[in-house]
Amino acid sequence: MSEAGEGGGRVAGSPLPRRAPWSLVAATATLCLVSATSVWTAGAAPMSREEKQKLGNQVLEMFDHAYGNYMEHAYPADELMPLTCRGRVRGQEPSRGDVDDALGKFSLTLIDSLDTLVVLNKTKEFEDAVRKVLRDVNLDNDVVVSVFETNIRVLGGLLGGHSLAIMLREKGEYMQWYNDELLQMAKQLGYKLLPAFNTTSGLPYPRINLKFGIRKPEARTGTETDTCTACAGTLILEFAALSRFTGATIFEEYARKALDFLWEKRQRSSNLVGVTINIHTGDWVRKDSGVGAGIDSYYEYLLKAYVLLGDDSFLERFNTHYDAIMRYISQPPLLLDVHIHKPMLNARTWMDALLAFFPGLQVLKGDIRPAIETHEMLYQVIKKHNFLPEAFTTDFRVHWAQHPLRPEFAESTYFLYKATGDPYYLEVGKTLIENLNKYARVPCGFAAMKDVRTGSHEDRMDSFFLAEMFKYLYLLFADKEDIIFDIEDYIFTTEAHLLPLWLSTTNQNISKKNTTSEYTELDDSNFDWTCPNTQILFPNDPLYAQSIREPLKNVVDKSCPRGIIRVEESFRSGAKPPLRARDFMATNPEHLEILKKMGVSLIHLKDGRVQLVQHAIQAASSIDAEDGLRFMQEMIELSSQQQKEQQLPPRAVQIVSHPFFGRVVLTAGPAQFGLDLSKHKETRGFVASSKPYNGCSELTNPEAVMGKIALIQRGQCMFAEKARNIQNAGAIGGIVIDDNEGSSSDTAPLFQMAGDGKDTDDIKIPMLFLFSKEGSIILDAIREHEEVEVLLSDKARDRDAEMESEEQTSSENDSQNQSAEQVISLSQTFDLVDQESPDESSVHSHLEPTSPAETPDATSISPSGETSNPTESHETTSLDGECTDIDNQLEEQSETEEDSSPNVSWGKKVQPIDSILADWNEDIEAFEMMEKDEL
Ligand code: DMJ
Repeated sequence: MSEAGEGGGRVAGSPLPRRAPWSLVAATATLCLVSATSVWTAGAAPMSREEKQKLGNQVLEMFDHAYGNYMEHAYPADELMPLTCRGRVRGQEPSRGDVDDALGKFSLTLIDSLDTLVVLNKTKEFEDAVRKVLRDVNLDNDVVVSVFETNIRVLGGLLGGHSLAIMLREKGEYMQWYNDELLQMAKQLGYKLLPAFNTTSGLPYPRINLKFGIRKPEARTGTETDTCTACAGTLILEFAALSRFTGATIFEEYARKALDFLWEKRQRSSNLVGVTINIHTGDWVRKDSGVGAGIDSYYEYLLKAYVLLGDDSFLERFNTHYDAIMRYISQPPLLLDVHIHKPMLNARTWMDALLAFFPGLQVLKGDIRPAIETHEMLYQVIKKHNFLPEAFTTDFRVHWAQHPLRPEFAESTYFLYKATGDPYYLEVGKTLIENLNKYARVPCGFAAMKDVRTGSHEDRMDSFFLAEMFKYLYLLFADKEDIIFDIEDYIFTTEAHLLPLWLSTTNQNISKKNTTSEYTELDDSNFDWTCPNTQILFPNDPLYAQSIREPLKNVVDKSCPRGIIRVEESFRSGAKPPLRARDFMATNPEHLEILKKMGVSLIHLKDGRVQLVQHAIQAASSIDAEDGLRFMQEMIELSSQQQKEQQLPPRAVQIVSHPFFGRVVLTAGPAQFGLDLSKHKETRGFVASSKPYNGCSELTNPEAVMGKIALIQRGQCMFAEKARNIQNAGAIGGIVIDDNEGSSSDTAPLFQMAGDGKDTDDIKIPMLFLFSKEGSIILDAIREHEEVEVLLSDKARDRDAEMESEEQTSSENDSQNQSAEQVISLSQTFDLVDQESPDESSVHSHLEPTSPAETPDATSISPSGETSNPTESHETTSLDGECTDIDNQLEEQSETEEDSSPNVSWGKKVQPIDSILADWNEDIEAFEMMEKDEL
């Protein structure tokens, strides 16, 4: 155990002195993570040293694959595009919006990878990489970048590199030539970021031009009014380190000022912060609050600033927020966003993937139990989808299906292992490694998942994958002797860059002007001044962590935790549980009574459908009105979710022939006609271009496409016509490639190919659509390898299985060709389904519960995306705690008896009845914004 560990061991579990010396504080906090590693003796079977080494070596090999391909095919570009195997250069690729603001033409991935190289014991490579950074990287580009991303990835990367460079230099073998050049670059970059803080509040503008600073409209800088809380509150570690390394106090002062302002603006009754704040007025622009996207690292940095800087005020703030988080947001195992001014009101029924870092932070705080619970819940979601989707609902359905290889879950797994020593977490890490290799690894690196359900890829490998994922995975399996320095002497930034704890005692002459005086008002007894001793956390019971996980084992597959939790909560408080939208049954008299109390009226339409309308002023009390609001919000969410589900999901085109072997999976749009791949076995075959390429007339090369999957270009005639022409020529499937050059599923929403308005039952073959960029991957493969075999399916198949012999291929093709009758009986008929999300504003006021038994086949969908059920509508789900899909649907406000009512329903401007009601429209707006927001 390190000195820090031993020192901390003496104080673990004891109250810290109120003004503890910084070094002791830092060491103690670090100890929270390490002292239990030898405690575990039972539970999951221990992993042998050999097995751990094997897995560690696997991580090293994977890193080499990612880093090697970046260096070979992308460097000096910012990122690798692993499907097209080239660098992503800003301006040369279609814009992806804000995501591109991380790219400053400064070899982002190289800088973000620097300290990973040292952690992974690649000292020689580190030395080379540092030389390359010093030789090649320009920080003075005329490009607009995100202040937040540049700080955590580039400034953090340079400082992490510098921290380990001086550590190596001191050891006397490597980096003997190093003369603090990385630090000089960091300082240069720090000064470039400072103009962003030129606001009255001290909160930084979200973007800056590296060359010109804040330049007003023409440069997309200086005109923004809002920033996210994490964007303004995730600077202190890097900025303080920069100040303390260099003696230039200004950086730490600016970062402190921004943090002081955020603290000042916290919602005073809930002690929560919103997601977005106006940088000039300090007003909360988005008043929802969680621990994931938009806020996450603000909380992380408060606690870690205390660890690194030893400043009590940061711990006090963190503890105050943490108390609020555990009171309102934490609904174990879930973490659900709430409204800052009405924190008992959930703001969402879904969670985002970024919150997966939170169990790790809870470990650092010493609150292990909820960390184990949330981590286990997340692991169940991963086991279901192989990766954590960007967002998932409280009943664990996919809300946003992408997964950009985020490291947060690996981070929490590492910290939980360090805290518990439970080999279970090694097994979790092993699964992460397997999934990455199986589903994300492509010949040229690792590709983000475009859709975890189909297994399709995106041409993207973010730099944080190298900065964080490999570090945490390697450290998980490493023993002390596997790392060339003592990791306990460092703290991880949010991007997993390493900053030495000795900074706490260096250059402390920073002015700590505090704009707040609340500390003295806070009740000291609220705060933990102890470092949890894991001997006490797991008293004589090595099965403790397992016993916490056990009840959650089937949470994703079987239970509906949110409903259960709410019911429990209500019972605990002695109140009758509020009616949940998913439980609502229109034939249940008790439910109708509750509806009435909540001011919700139920209207039977002439066509058998049912609408729900809320008139807040008709509610029995403001509490009932509030319950009614929540009930309606839930209905809307359930409905929009259901509408999403009724759209055909994306499909996958998987290249299975040499050298791809199933590793490259392209996101494809489905067709509303032809073979439905979700109901049938996939179609596998070699591809051939049709002549004419647009497929709009009888093919002149039927011999070339016979028995193959025909490639056809979009345009000039209907999709169905193309399908008929290639089918007549004997093709077993078709891929329509967009004629709009440069289009890509990275930047354009996928759509479904509609029929031609006539009966399309005659089309039996599957048809898929690829944007031009994805299509060109297949066309390039043909040029290079001639014979290219693909698999058309609803979900990518196991990569290893795709390496099987050709015989299997042909037998599968045969069976596809024979199944005409089967095809007819199973084909779906959709009139027209628009991929756009429904117009929320038009669906807010009325809803219609329909039968849960109905499948999309029985539901006709109008061109506007509005759904209607031609059959008798009735109630929905059971109350047995099982998660069943509710079939309540919304429809556009139409001919209801209520249209002329003077009482305005809550979707419109509501006449305030009291202060709560006055806030509702804000809630609804926030709710609508959230739905539209990206992570
Ligand atoms: C990283 O860049 C950082 O961890 C950041 O705080 C949020 N998450 C991304 C990776 O997912």
